[in-house]
Order: sequence, then structure tokens, then C-alpha cells
Amino acid sequence: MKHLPDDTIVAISTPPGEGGIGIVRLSGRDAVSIAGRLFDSPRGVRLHSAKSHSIHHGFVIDGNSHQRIDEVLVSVMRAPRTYTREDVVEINCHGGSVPLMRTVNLALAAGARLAEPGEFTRRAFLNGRIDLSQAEAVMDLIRAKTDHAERLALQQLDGRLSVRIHALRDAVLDLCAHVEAYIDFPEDDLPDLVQTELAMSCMRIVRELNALSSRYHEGRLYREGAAAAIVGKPNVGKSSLLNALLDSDRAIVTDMPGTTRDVIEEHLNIRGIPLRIMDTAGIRESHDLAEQEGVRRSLRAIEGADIALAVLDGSRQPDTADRELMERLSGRKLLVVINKADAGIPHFMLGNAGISGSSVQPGSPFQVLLADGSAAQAIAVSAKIGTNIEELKDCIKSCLLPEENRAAGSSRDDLLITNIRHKHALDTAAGALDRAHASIRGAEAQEITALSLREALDALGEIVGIVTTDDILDHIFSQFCIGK
Ligand SMILES: Nc1nc2c(ncn2[C@@H]2O[C@H](COP(=O)(O)OP(=O)(O)OP(=O)(O)O)[C@@H](O)[C@H]2O)c(=O)[nH]1
Ligand SMILES: [Mg+2]
Repeated sequence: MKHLPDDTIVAISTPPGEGGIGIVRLSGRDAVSIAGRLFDSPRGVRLHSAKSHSIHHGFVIDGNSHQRIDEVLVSVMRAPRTYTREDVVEINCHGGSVPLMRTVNLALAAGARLAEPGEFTRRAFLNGRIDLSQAEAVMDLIRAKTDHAERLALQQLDGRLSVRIHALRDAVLDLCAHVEAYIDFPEDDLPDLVQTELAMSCMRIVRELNALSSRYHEGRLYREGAAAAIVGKPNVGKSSLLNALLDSDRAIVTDMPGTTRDVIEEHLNIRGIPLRIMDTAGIRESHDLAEQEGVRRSLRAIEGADIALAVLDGSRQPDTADRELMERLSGRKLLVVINKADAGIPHFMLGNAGISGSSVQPGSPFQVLLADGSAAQAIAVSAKIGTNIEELKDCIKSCLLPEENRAAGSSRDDLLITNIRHKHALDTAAGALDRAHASIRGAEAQEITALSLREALDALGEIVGIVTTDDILDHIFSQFCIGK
């Protein structure tokens, strides 16, 4: 049962800190009258009689001291054509934190309540303007780190996921109606033909659910991104590689082994995937305390990374230190980068580093076998000159998102789910439909089939918020910022 709010909330909706403007937003039954009590218009405008979707110049005043707090523009938007479907007032203040806080305090004194995180969006959901998956998309949109992530969030906000979930839910509802119709006539078994058709429909829906669910890996990668650690012996060109990938002079590069000590972290957009990339200290035995700590940090960075870019110096033959490093990386997702290809020696002995496979291909990525028997991609680059850096980016993407994952069970379009909550619900629905299928096939009592179908309906309903609990809502909206 949805509990509809009846009070009026207020919050600063712009980020903390100084800005050109800052916005205090009110929403609720008394939004216009509360704002009216703080607002003084030189032209005598009264907010309670202002037209909807109009904007007014004036001053926020402290009614007690008659002191002007700020010069503002006030927008009045009346229900239902607003973000929350309630009356909404936005007060555009000058963007300092003091006038914003004072304006909020005046609104509180005039009867508003401080909004909780995400409460404006929660109201938009409770009042039926958007469904739950769309509310979640609002947060994804705010947090999107790449164009691609933004596009996925916009699609979801647009209702593309909702439309698909509703269609699937309708299909299950249809099955349910058929099965339940026979419950009322227990003396009739399901006719064979009906039974076959129901079983087939069940499986068709399961296939669609599985196809959607199987693309979660890809969706999550675009939404949440991944972490990569650049690792290798000292002086192989790790920092140069970071700089080449960023196309900037971010990290110090010298010809002295042991230059980098701290882990240097940057953010990069790799073909739409937000990548957190870490340059690390070259790994070697050292008596220098700072360098020892640097090496420890490198090892920790590798632990926390989704992929390691293992860099070898292509201008000299690999040695036991390279081999030991490769062994250390055993079992991790790995991309072998042979750097300094511009000064590269013709017969680079990959075998010295414990890597087998074809000889180094100068122009394009190639496959190698690691000592633990696993296959990995390798690529020769020159960080200094910038050769093959774009190809390296393609390689990073294809390592994080192998072709088979991209295409796996891919549904007929490019709808991607990005949220683990949605994946769980899809999997629960598919599991329940599997059971329904088995019980139709096994000619079990229709009540049993209906129970499983109802379970699938509930799971799908959770995605769009037809079925929800306060706990689920609290969990989702607490991740929002205050004022959204
Ligand atoms: N010829 C050539 N030299 C390179 C290349 N990349 C890096 N170097 C040189 O190799 C030396 C070491 O480069 P860095 O990027 O500092 O190496 P690093 O792996 O970060 O070294 P540490 O931080 O000490 O572990 C510098 O003199 C670079 O100019 C390359 O692609 N070709
Ligand atoms: Mg370095």
C-alpha cells in the first residue's frame, strides 16, 4: 500500500559550494503559500495568485526582522505538471551557502520539513509520474560518467525498460488468467492443446527474461565502469603509457628506474566504459623504504583492479624479474603490453617472460598463452611516440567485455539492464516461470502452476514498482542526494 505524502518538503537542490546560482526547492500542498511568506516583490506580485509556470523577481525576506536575505527569482509550478506532481516552487538564490541556508531555515520556520535524500524523486514515483525503474534512472543520469552511460540512463528514464517489463508482465498475466480459469473447474484437466501452448508461452518468456538478464554484465560495465592497473618492472614505461592513454603529461617520466612511488589514479573513457586507471611503482626488490612502500601499494592496486596491463620493455629481452611478475599476475585478467616498440628488438623472446605463442606482431593485437595455460591478448605499442595506443584502447575494451558477452543471448534490440536489482528480479521471474513450466508439463494441480506464475508476476512488478515495500524504497532513495 503506497502511503501518499501530504506535507511540504524543502531542500537546497544545487551542489554544495559556491556557484553562480543556487536553488532552494519546495514541493507539497503548501509550497506556494510557504514561499509566499518569504517572498517580497517590488511589483507587488502575490505568489498564491501567480499563474502556474511563471517566474518572478523579488527578495527573500526574514519576516521577523524585515531584513532582506537575498535577491531571487522564484518559479511557481502548480500540480500536476511538475517534477513531483505536487505544487513546486523553486527559489533561485545567489549561489553562496549562507543565503541558501537562511532561505531554507525561513521555509522550515514557515512550516516546511527538510527533505530526505531523493525525496522529491520518491514523490514523483509515489504520485505516479514515473515508475521505480525510471526513478532509478534519474540517479544513474546524475552519476553517468560517460556519454554511453548517460544514453543508457536516458533510455531507462524514457521508459524503454518499463515498456518491456510491462509487456512481459502482461504475457505472464495472460498465462495466469488461463491457468486460474481451470482452477474453478477442478473436474476439468487442462486440455492437451492448451497445456502445450501454455508450456510454450512459458518458455518463450523465460528465454526473453534470460536474454535481458544475460546482458547485465555489459550494462553494469557501462554504468559503473572498471579499474585497470598498469604494472611491470621499473623503467618499462608504465608512466609513459598512462600519459599516452590520457594524452597528457600527468605522471613524471624519467630514465631512472624507480621514478614512480605512489599509485597515480586517473579516469578515462575507454569506448564508453568509465575506466579508473592506476599507474604504479615498478615492482622490484629494494632497500629504499619509500620504494618498498610503493611496491606494496602496486600489489594492492593489482588486487583491486579488474584488469592488469602487464608492461614489458620491448627494447630489451625479458628477464627473470619479468617472468616472476607474470607469475604473480597468474589467475588475473591480463593484457600484455610490449612497450618501446619504436626501439624494439626484432626477436623479442616472449618465452623469457614465461609467455608462449606467436612472435610479436608489430601492427595488431595477438594472442599469447600464459604460464598457467590461460590465453591473453598482447599488443606492441610505443608510449613515447604514441603508436598503437588507439588499438590498445580497443584491446582494453574487448578484454573487459569479450565478444561472447556482448552478443550472448542478445535480445533483438539493444536494451541493456544496468542495475543489479533488476537482474535479480528478472532471474527470480525466470526461475518461477521455469517451475510453472515444469508443473504444466507434469500435469500438476493448476494451483501449483498459478502460484509460480504469481511469483513471476511479483518479481517483474518489483522492477517497475507495482510491487514494493518501504524497505525497498528506502534503500533505493537513500542513495540519492538531498534535494533530488
Ligand atoms: N624508446 C622509447 N622509450 C620509452 C617509451 N616509453 C617510455 N620510454 C622511456 O623509458 C624510460 C622510463 O619511462 P617511465 O614511463 O618513467 O617508466 P616507468 O615504468 O613508469 O618507470 P618507474 O616509474 O621507474 O617504474 C623513460 O626514459 C622514457 O622516456 C617508448 O615507447 N619508447
Ligand atoms: Mg613510473
